[in-house]
Amino acid sequence: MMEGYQRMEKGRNSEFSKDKQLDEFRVDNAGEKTTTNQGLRISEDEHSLKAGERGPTLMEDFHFREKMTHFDHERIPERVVHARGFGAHGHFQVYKPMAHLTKARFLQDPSVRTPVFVRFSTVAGSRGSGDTVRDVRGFATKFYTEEGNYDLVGNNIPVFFIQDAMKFPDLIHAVKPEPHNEMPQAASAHDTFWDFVANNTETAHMIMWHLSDRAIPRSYRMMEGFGVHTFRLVNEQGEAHFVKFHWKPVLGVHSLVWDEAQKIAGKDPDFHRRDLYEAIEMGKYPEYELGIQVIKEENEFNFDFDILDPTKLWPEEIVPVQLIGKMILNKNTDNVFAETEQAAFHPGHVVPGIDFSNDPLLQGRLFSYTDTQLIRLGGPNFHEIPINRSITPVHNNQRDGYHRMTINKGQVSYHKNSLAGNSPEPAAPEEGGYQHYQEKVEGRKVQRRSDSFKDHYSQAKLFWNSMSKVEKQHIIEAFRFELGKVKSKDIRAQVVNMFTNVDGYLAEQVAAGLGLEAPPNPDEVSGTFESPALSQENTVKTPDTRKVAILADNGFAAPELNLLLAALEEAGIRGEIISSSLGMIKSNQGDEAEVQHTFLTSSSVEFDAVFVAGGEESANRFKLSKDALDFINEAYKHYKAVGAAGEGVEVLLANGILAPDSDPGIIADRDKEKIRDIAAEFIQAVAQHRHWGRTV
Ligand code: HDD
Repeated sequence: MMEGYQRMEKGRNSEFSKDKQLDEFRVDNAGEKTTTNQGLRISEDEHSLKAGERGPTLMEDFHFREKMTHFDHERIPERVVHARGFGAHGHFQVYKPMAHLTKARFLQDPSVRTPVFVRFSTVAGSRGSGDTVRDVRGFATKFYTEEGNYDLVGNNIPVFFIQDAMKFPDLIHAVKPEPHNEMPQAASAHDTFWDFVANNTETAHMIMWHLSDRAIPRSYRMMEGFGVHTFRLVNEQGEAHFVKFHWKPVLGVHSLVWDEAQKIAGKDPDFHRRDLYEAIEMGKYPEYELGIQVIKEENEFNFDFDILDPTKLWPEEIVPVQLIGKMILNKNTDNVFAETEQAAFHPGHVVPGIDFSNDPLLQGRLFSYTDTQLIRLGGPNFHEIPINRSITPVHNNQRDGYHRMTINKGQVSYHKNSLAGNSPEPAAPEEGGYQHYQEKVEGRKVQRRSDSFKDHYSQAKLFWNSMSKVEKQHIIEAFRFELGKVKSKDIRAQVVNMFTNVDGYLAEQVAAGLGLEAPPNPDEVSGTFESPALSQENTVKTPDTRKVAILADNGFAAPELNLLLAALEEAGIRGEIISSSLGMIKSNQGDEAEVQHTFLTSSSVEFDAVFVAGGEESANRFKLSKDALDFINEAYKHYKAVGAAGEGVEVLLANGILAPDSDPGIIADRDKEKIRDIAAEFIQAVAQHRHWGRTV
């Protein structure tokens, strides 16, 4: 048996091992003749076989029947949650050996690149819903390790709505469209969701995140990921540590504003998948560092929260995050259905050195994920679908079932046996056999929750306290929006009452927006503690990979525009020219520039910032163009950087956008000679992401 393990050892996985495996399944039709699924070449693919040119179709037309039958069966059920998602391939590399904490092989050797597949998703919406709705984002990673697949099935929010998996169907029934009229799609702003919240106060902490900017990310490339639960790392000596997993995006954590998010959902429902796809196609590979927080087993009870409670985070200021490796996503899928849609993740897909805790939410998840694939992917052989295959060989006595691909040789499919020399045989831990951590457990069988899970408000308050003024205002507005859409006045009032437990000012502000009076803050939850790591104000700020709309028309000032474009490119920013029609525009000196979008085919909400080019003729047109003025106004309203050079400044003035220097994030100068400075300042302003100091 040692031999088998050594065989695996020899085939040490490389970054390309999964890609090589997938290659065996890829099909390229280029230059080929059309065949049936039986490999028969066909001579006709447009006309069915008929009895006479104007006669009825004949049953005998096997190609027609096969083509139609296959089409009729093309759909599979969408995921019951996280139906809308988008995936990409990449690899992961650890920074240094982690042997002191875990024996997981993919966390030992910094020279090994482990292939990964990641699927990002929204939770509540259907497969065809919008990307930018207010929702939690899924962040599921499959590591194809040399010891089998390891799935880290996380979200972009570090806590969860409920504490016990028993309540998951209830939570999801409440947030999904209401059953009697199937409305609203991909939204939590409706009665059943808020009824659930008001009656299940353990949701309080997660609701604060859900109503914060975290639930409307700017990009999948700019959001964190969290394993949420407490897991265990186990080392070669059998010592275990409690661990929480984090993904930290190298570009920082950034969000949209709510009005913008809603508009994008209509203008470009594919906004997030397009952003990810394009970044990878352009070679701007998204990167995330893997972080861990570690607590020694003996310190399990040293905190004022229960580390098994999934509605609690471990404040980074108390338990620091150690960055232990990096993931780079560098390849789009060839086929979304075959790869992303058929990917099956499961928190129970672990490797030696990674184990579970008794978090009751995690324990329930360990059942649900295999179960759901049986209906969605149509049987127990979904592990044989190319995207789900491990790069290590699979040997066991499981047999048959729908769509079995493996041809298992031999007479024997049971253990133990002598006919096949007792193979396949379980491996000892030294041979890589997974051994569950031998935690000592004692207790009565009860259907109860530990008292240590009863505090529902301290960390909701911690989150609120940690927000900047602007972030707090966004939360208040989100509450007003969500509850404003709730029809039942009673539920509105219940929710306001509930959140008086978090913060009196918050409840008062929400109540005012709803025309209610907030009851006094019961002040049960004291605490002024903060965790600065929770505020997006303190995140990384860089212009890299941002997208800027440049408004230019015939008569634009070419030297300045060229200088600006070059400066943007150097800063990693994509500048795209927007004008009244497609084709080429001519500068005041006859140079040409290509227009990428018109006001009809693009919208301000699809860009991070706007710049108005100089040139008298160009500027004069925009001053009179409602489309151009709307475009600029909307960027201004969404707190984005707005820039202008030369006569472009007149367009901002015509728009009522105040003169330079009087408003943050407005970079404008009539003096074209200063274009280098203008460009540099504008790039800085783009890097800031948004300019909240602006009054709109
Ligand atoms: Fe779940 C999908 C994340 C709680 C049951 N979940 C799913 C996906 C993600 C998460 C990212 C999409 C995977 C993909 O892209 O295919 N889920 C979480 C997190 C949770 C969580 C971070 C709490 C910490 N989930 C949770 C509970 C249950 C489920 C408590 C049930 C007991 N989740 C499922 C599921 C899904 C799923 C029904 C639907 C599709 C799938 O599994 O493959 O089994």
